[in-house]
Amino acid sequence: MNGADQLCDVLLQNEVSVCFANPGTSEMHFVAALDRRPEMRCVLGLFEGVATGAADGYARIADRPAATLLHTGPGLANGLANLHNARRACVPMVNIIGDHAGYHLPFDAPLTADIQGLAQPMSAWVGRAETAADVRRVTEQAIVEAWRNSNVASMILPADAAWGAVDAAPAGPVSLPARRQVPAESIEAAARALHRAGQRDDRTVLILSGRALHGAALEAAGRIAAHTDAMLFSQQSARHERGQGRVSIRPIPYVVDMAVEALKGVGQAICIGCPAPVAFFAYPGKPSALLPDGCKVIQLGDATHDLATTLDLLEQALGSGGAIATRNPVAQRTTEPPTGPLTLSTIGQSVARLLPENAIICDESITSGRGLAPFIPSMTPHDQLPLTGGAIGIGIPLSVGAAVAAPDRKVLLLQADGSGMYTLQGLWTQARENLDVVTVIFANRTYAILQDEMRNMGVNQFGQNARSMLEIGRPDLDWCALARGMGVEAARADSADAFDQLLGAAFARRGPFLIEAVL
Ligand SMILES: Cc1ncc(C[n+]2csc(CCOP(=O)(O)OP(=O)(O)O)c2C)c(N)n1
Repeated sequence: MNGADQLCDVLLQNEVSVCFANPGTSEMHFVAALDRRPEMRCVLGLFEGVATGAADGYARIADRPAATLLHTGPGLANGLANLHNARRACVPMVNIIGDHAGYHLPFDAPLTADIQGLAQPMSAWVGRAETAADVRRVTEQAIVEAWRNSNVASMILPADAAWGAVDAAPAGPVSLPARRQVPAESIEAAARALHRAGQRDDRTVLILSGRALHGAALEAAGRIAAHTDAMLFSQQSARHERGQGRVSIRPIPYVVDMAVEALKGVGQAICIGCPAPVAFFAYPGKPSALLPDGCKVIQLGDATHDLATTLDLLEQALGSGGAIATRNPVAQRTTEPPTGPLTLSTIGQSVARLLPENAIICDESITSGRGLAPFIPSMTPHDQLPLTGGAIGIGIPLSVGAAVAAPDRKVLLLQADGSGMYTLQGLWTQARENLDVVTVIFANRTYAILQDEMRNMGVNQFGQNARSMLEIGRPDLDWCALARGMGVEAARADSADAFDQLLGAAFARRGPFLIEAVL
């Protein structure tokens, strides 16, 4: 047995059983070891950003880490933007980054790089197995740190640590750290603030993030809000439970003016699992902090805390158990397909009437999402996986990871065209793995959000240089040809009727399908 075999053993013993990979020569012993363990599912990404984004999507749905296999510093560097998104989503992940054998590093061969330096800013923990004898300990530590921090752990595996011999000691699963508990005093302070909410002139809000946005935690938050008259908001997080019958919750808007308006008059904010909300960007004369000056903020925990227990204890302190949460209405789906020109509104209507039960929506729709937002509460209950860290190019990889994690659920990917081009190779992985993903491309052929942002900065006239940087037509991308070239069937829709028909047909079959929605 060699170090690479032992690495595979430790991963599998700890239920890390999927590896999103793009290997190179320094990882050949690891590839051979993975080959000896067919119970490990190895999924190839044709670019490392696909592998890291897919591991993120997998963790958001499976609630446990996948591994990635990345080739030295440059391979890792290609995956960094989506590691940044994963770090912001607070999902566990175990990166295995191959390196040259230790004795080869002083020769400064072409792929030699500062892997530690590249990994550090996008990882909560970085470790290196110097020799084969280190592999078991470092792999176990990586898994523990991924869970403890609910975040990215990166392990560097030099080639000689992979090929060096080790004793075949049977490795048992490690004991995983329990989520941390929020201090009782903080919960009491939040309860006192919420008790007083009704007697104050200003507003009190509960702002939820991370694991507070699903399951029992979300239900408890709904009852607390109903009992205390506090309003519920959400911060962009790894996974949101949304749709008909779900606890009604308002996302904090992206646009600063809208966010400030939504939070106007708030005097107390209880932030569950997150700090107080901030603007995505700075703009001249606009605030960075979104809550009004002087607002009292009580933060209960972060992604490493047990938010379900926190909300349960808060509920007990308030006695809100019998309250009835405000929910999105439950209504019959309309049987009438929309007709006429294709717009965001007709796309929203089609998704609302056709979305299968318990679907997963991966959302990198950027500006198009604003047009779809009004339809979300009327969609059948689903999970939404949004862009968390603002680094575009996550949508297609996210859909790959989510579909691998949940083979029995339909994945709908809402994908803006500009962002989709960053990691479109992920379509090939959808086809290779026959993943059940329907991709809708919003083909508006511009970087629409950046045009809005130019206007927000006070620039209303776009000259040739600005247009050449903010439009992505000339030539128009042919998404159907791109998809077919990677083995994904595709069709174009330029009317509401055609889109509705294609979406219904795509949902009715299994396997990947792409619809280019021409806007
Ligand atoms: C990694 C990265 N590069 C660049 C950007 C800047 N950026 C933000 S949105 C955007 C274009 C989005 O265009 P598209 O995906 O077509 O969506 P639309 O705005 O048209 O809705 C760019 C380039 C970014 N956020 N992340």
